[in-house]
Amino acid sequence: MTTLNLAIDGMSCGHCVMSVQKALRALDGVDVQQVLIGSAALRYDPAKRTVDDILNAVRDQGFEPRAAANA
Ligand SMILES: [Cu+2]
Repeated sequence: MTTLNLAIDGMSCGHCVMSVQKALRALDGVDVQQVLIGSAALRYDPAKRTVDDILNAVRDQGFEPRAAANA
């Protein structure tokens, strides 16, 4: 499993946190560790998931994620 930290623009409340959590948990091969307003920490299996898969799942919820440097 590879650690990935995301910075996420556009999150403003607990509902946003729930949306991001739900979207990430729905991805097979992703282990969500923590979601806060503006960030998420997770681990993923590179054999099953790409970073783009993960970013797109967050984008689909209407937020703007980017991989944080040196996760
Ligand atoms: Cu919100």
